[in-house]
Amino acid sequence: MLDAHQTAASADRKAVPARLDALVIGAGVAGLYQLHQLREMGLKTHACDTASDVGGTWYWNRYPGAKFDSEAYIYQYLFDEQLYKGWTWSERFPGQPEIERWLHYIADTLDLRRDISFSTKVVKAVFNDATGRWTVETDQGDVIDTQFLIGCTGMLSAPLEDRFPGQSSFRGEIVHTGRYPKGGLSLDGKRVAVIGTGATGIQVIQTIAPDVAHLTVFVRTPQYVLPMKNPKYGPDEARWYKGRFDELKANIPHTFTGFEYDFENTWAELTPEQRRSVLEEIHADGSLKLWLASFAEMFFDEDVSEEISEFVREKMRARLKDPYLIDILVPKTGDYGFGTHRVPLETGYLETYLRDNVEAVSVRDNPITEIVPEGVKLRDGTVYAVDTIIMAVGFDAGSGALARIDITGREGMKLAEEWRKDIRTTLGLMKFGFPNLFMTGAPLAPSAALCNMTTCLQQQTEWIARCIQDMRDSGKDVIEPTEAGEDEWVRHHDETANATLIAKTESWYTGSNVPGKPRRVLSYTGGVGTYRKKCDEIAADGYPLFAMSKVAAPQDA
Ligand code: NA7
Repeated sequence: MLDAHQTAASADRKAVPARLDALVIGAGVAGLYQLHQLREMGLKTHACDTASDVGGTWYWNRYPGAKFDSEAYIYQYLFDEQLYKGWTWSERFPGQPEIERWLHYIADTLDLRRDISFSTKVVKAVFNDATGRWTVETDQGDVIDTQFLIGCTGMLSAPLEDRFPGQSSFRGEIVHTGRYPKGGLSLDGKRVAVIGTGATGIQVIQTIAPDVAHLTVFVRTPQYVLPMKNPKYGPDEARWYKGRFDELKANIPHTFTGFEYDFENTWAELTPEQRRSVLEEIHADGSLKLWLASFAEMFFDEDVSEEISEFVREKMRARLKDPYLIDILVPKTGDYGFGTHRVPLETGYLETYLRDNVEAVSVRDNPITEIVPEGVKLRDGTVYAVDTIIMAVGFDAGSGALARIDITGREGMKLAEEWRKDIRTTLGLMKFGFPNLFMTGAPLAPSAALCNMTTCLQQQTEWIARCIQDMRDSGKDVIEPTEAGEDEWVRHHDETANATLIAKTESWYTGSNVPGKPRRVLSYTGGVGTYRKKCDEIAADGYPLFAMSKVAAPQDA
């Protein structure tokens, strides 16, 4: 299903150097900054990416309507004032093409491309106990000997492409949103099916509906949505946010979710009228604030959760009006609470279903059983004939991208097998049994889900860089979590996560969207600021959850 233009290696593909201090997998938000930091530290560092250019998530997710749900001016690198101020956004929540251009600006300004091999997929990595180094192989035939292997592979980059039997029999075009072709698809005048109404499906549906002849949306679980307010940004707004650089840099890394706002209200201290007024005011902001900065109690207290959920449902019902649409598109009391999985922002999404050319089909009790040559077939035998199927069915989040690489650690341990048994990490940064393998956007850290990604990925890559520097300063070659250290982090993670209502909801946040995936809240839910503090303390205390060692034999033996 991959588009050949996205993966075919060009004749001028850079070979990966055969010996490195650090190999970074991925040239998205995390990989670009990690490469920059390690290079600045003087490490011989190189990055690989399957894609033909930088961007990561923002390279692959080029489906119609893909855009930020974080305000652009906070989805930023904050390590360099000039870098921040040198880029100007056109609106509050820009779309994928502009975001991709911004990442090109980052790569160009920091001159990163010279150390990146594009169209190069890391397929295998084996740790060598004797040398304390990794031997890494790519699909282009590179074999690399590297001390550190750093997975900047993204927490949502392993698309669930083969969801239904019979997909290959479909006569038209079938595409997963996370592998949307670079040149786009011609949808004008076509009969299109969209499967899935998560954050992605919603963006696709509201965007393509006016252009297609007929749109059939297959809806399984109704989704809470919030209306986005997306003003254009001109010189005044640019002056405003660029002038706030110091304030943003001081504030954002320490908030609960890495956004600029934080929880300010206490439910129990307000009267019902005051609560309503707070909710109305925040809802009108047109951002994720209602989820991430209204009342923290919504994540812990069933009654508060139900009241805030009903507030959102009421807003949705008022827009949909039609009882059939309300029945299949608005969550019901007892389904799950608002904010216990990803809340999408939308622009006229609900009104899209009021169009004559749009049909919503509930597949909750009558599921999709297969894709047939003509289209989508449901259990009761109904076939919806379409020309194009857009699968907005999600990802194997957090663990998926690294688990799809054949990674072997100490004593033959396979990462994919370990995570098939139980999804465990230490701080979401390393895994017991896999020395000198660092990861970002991995399970048991906020960057696995509940975070403004740039905030968390900067913090994690900076921690990794600091750790490597500390190792060098103390003459150590190898770092790995101890078994007890990993137990401690997993225990703390679980205690924190299981106190929230997130643990009870079915979604990619708990891994329940992937059949057979061990259930665990993927994201650390103690807060981005708290996580940062813990990571910093662990580093300052000499890495108590980890063991560092020196390789006895010469490294190049
Ligand atoms: P999500 O949030 O995992 O959404 C996937 C959607 O696909 C969701 O509505 C699913 O319904 C639906 N789905 C998955 N499998 C099926 C089947 N078999 N039949 C019908 N519907 C199905 O993925 P997104 O890409 O939207 O978003 C991922 C993240 O990317 C998002 O949270 C942002 O952070 C960016 P379900 O809810 O499972 O009933």
